[in-house]
Amino acid sequence: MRLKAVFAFLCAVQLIASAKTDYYVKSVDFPAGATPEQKVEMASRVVPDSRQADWQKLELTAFLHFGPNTFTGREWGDGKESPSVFNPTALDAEQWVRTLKDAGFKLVILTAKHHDGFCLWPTETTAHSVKNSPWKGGKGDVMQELSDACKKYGMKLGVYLSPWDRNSAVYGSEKYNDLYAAQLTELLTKYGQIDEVWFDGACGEGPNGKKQVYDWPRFYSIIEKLQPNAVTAIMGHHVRWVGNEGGQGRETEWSVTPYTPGGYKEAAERNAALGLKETSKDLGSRELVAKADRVYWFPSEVDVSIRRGWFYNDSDKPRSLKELANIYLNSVGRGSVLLLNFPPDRTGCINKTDVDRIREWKQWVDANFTNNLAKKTNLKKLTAKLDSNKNFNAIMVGENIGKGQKVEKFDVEGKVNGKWVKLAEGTTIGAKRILRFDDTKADEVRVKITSSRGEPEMAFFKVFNVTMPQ
Ligand code: FUL
Repeated sequence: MRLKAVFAFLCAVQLIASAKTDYYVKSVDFPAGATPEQKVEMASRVVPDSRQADWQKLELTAFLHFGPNTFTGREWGDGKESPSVFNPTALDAEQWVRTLKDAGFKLVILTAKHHDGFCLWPTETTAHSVKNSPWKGGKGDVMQELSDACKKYGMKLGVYLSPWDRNSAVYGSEKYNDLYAAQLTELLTKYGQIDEVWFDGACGEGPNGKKQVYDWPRFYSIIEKLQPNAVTAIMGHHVRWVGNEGGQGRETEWSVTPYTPGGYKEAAERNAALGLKETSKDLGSRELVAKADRVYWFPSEVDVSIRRGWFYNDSDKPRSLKELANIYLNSVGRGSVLLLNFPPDRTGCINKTDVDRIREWKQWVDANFTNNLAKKTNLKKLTAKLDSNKNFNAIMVGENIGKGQKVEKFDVEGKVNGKWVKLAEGTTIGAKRILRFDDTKADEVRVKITSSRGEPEMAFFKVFNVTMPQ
């Protein structure tokens, strides 16, 4: 009898223990009456789905903004541009992909259609496309050339199909949803695998003064059917806009958030109820999670252009190496994916000044983040032995996000002359965190987690000596 009772007790303990290691893929609803502590604990077990996990590993993704604006010098075309303005003299999609590949980018997203409505592929849905441009006598297809180049060089491909269309006469009516669905279908069936579908949030009035009510559920079901491995970004389900176009990720960045992705029907209401916007500073604190009834795995993407503008303009020039180095540290180094825009110029190539700048940047990344100074790393204790004669001033650390995001606060300490000295402190870690501090020499360095949501599991811990460009 007693033995039976012990056995039952052990089974119950086992059950509780195994419940704690269950994970919630992409989202979890908190049970009614859950305490703040229970909610936070459950939030710590929300994990990415496989698409999100693969996407987060890419770290470096690129945009190509190209179209009539390239030739008119505008940022937002009004849709009245004649297709005859589109006439690149030496378009070379392989040059785009080679440039990006050499710089470490893993995926490229083309503005197949921007707000001006001009289609860079020969669509059946409108006359406002490359078909009616002088480029290649109307026989050209930018998507095809890019897709071929991506296949050749092993680059992933994404599309930006602007929902806002300032050219379409049917914009603002149900017919526009049909047109948009048809455009999406063309893009997702004719060009092989598509890994990211990017919808921006800009939505103005149509020529008829009507605002479009987009049939998002229909668009998402087309994507699910035709490209089930693609992540949907910004107005989608998987990837969240970080909230600015200046290349700045949050210092405290939670991939687990009560912010409801735009892909959910009830997103606007739910976010308004919690007072949340994509630009909100806090999207994941304990206080916020405690107020919510559901959280999502919804990681951030930092979109920014290598120049000030998204489209090529003669009067613009690439950002300095220093700015780009900071963008890297403040996006990838803060657990986001970087989406860096390259605007092909009027020849149809990425301008040499941009190519040179991104090469310099890649050299900077390699020079600073290849030589891991940690000699013996203990990932459980988060300690690493160092050569005490060598300067170091940065750590790179990452959580195994397959087991959730858990770290809330940490200190970096160095063992200097036998004593542990605090060098820096940080908050979230997530997929990757790079933290810089003053030049130091020490025998050992450690990351001390001072607050977390359950036991974090670390994926890597590295130490570097970073020199910032002047
Ligand atoms: C925004 C657009 O309005 C800009 O022109 C640019 O394409 C940016 C990436 O997204 O919503």
